[in-house]
Amino acid sequence: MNLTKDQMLNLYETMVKIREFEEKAKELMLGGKLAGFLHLYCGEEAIAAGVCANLNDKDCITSTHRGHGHIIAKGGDINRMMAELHGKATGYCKGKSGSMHIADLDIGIVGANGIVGAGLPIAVGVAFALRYKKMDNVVVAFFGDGASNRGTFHEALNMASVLNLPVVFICENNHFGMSTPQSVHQKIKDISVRGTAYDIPGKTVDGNDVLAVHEAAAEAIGRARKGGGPSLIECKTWRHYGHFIGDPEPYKDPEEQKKWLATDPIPRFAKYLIESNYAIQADLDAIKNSVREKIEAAVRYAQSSPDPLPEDIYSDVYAG
Ligand SMILES: Cc1ncc(C[n+]2csc(CCOP(=O)(O)OP(=O)(O)O)c2C)c(N)n1
Repeated sequence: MNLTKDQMLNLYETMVKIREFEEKAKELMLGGKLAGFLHLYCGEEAIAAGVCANLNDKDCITSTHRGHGHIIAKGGDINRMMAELHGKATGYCKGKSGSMHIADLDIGIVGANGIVGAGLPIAVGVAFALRYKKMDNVVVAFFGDGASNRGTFHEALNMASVLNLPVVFICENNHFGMSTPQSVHQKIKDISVRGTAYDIPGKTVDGNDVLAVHEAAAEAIGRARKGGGPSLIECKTWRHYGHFIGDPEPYKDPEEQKKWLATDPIPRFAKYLIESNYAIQADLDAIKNSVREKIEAAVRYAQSSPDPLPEDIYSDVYAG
């Protein structure tokens, strides 16, 4: 793998930042400090980190209801994210949205989205606009296995293919759509085969191996940047918790959960970094400690921020 030590450690730091943010959000939610829904990304960190390491600020992403990881990996501000989760006026959406609508257009985060599969056609539209403006930027659309059954997935892949657009479709196959196992909601095992129907290169990778994700994304993003059109990458992974905080997940087989937890992408990459002499344990501990301080600072920022004002209730809200 042709990455520098700094790049390797950045990948690790991004994954740890996502994990720590999510664990803190879980703790706050269970402690009654947050309202609304929380869909955690724990276990899937290697995907957002591995993909977004190949993007620059002018490249764009569309995200999902499980979007914190994508936003952090794309450079989102954790203070504003944490404030949004707390419903504070300093949050990304001035405290009016919560977890599922965070966007930051200045750094190409076109938006999380509570509508399953809605990010794919938006990504195609953004890719069309980038090409129309003759920019060499690309768009990444993140989505789940469940979303790959929606019409929007098929329409988006078809249009991206026929217009040869610079968009990379990243399917995060965590093997469940809410409580429904993948084997019950579709007959295929590898979602990447669906690229064939649209003449789009499709690849399946180990989504818990950040270097495998990085390599596949680098190839697809590089191709899209050079005018080579769209790609579909399926990353096989596992969500550590339920669909949302509060889901007791009786549908998960404990043996399967145990098997997947043993492939947790973070300790796995830590082991690789140490065995390959990119880091010693103390380096990784220092990264974790510094990330934890930043997350604690984000919580203090959020909790000391003002609530939105009652007179602003109708501002930034659109009526059709
Ligand atoms: C159009 C639409 N249908 C149904 C829902 C309810 N819903 C929320 S998340 C979800 C499952 C999505 O599964 P997947 O795409 O695999 O993503 P994951 O939650 O596994 O990350 C469903 C059905 C929704 N939000 N939008």
